[in-house]
Amino acid sequence: MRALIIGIGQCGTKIADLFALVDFETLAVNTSRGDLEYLKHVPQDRRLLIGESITGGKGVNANPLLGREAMKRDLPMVMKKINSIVGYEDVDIFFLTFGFGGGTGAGGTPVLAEALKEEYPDSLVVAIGALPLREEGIRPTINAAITIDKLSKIADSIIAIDNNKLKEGNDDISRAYERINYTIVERIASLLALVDVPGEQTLDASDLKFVLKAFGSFATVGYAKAEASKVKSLSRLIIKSFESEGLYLDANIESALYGLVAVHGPPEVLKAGDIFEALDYLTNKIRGKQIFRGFYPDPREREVEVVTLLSGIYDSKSIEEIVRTAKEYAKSFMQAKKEAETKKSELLSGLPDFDDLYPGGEVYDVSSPRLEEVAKRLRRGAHD
Ligand SMILES: Nc1nc2c(ncn2[C@@H]2O[C@H](COP(=O)(O)OP(=O)(O)OP(=O)(O)O)[C@@H](O)[C@H]2O)c(=O)[nH]1
Ligand SMILES: [Mg+2]
Repeated sequence: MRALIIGIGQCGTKIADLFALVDFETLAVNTSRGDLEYLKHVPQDRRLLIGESITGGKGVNANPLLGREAMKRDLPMVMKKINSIVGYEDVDIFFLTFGFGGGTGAGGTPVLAEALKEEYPDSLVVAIGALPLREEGIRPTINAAITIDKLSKIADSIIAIDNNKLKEGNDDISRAYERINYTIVERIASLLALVDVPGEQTLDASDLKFVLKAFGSFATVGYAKAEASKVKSLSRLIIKSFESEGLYLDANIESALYGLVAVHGPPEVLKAGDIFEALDYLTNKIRGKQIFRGFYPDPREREVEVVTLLSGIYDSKSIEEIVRTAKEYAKSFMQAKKEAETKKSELLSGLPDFDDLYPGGEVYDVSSPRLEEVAKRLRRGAHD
């Protein structure tokens, strides 16, 4: 299975940087030169500055119109780079990582997603985006809602990570972001690492692609890990991975279409009875009633790790709150704008133009032929 991770904007490229650390193929795209330089693991020739002619390499300051324009202008350069990375071997999934609340990621990601879909129709395009914190205010919320709408019409799935779910603890914001980014990458990388591993009951790329090909609905990745010697019930550990504390999105998992569960750990812990109990529970719980599964007994392993992917989700409190807030704001803003326009025309209507108040005012055109004629005559008079 081949995945290419493309980070867009600061949040997205930081996440891509962590994927690069664990040896994934990555590309970083940003409008900010400084943010690109700050990355540690994405190779230099995989860092692309876009929109330099409109931003001077200084970012777009949460303006998604500029983010969109930057990506549109430099799309040929970005696609050429992607083409050279892809080469002759197909990419199964393009993962686009970004922050929903900024300008470069929110504006640029849908443009790139559309171009990838057109150029590589057999590959999946999966968006992995961080939802803004409530405290960030209205602008990131609007950016997120509109970008969700756009991506839902282009991407195969949207893996949304709700930053609000991860605020616990006393970390400052950049430490909290680091922790979130690390968690996202740990989950997705663990899942991808288990695809196409030889074995009897393992997952292959087509299973993962089937689950993620879900008409631009939401997907979420759950996770649970424990020391093998301390696991009393594997079934409980699996269930924990997809219950609310296991997911980084407030979502009603009953609305999910498909699921995928991968369990990795020492063979003595991976008991079939336990695993099937949990899988039965999940199969009955989700709307689509289809769960793909992979078992990975590994005698060298001391820990048990469970990764759960749920897709086709349409019912999520995190998303609903953002979309509702943005809609309410847009409605009241549009109303205020209309009122201002009405008030303006009421106030100013009935005023005359200058001509009505200054009748008969003559305007001389200094370059008029008549004036030149007069000047000529005057000069002639002076010589006579
Ligand atoms: N999880 C996570 N979220 C982040 C991180 N950095 C920023 N965010 C979120 O992403 C949004 C801002 O996106 P950025 O990536 O900083 O913005 P950008 O795409 O670079 O766009 P501009 O800075 O406007 O050019 C905010 O809503 C933040 O909450 C991060 O490292 N991790
Ligand atoms: Mg930025």
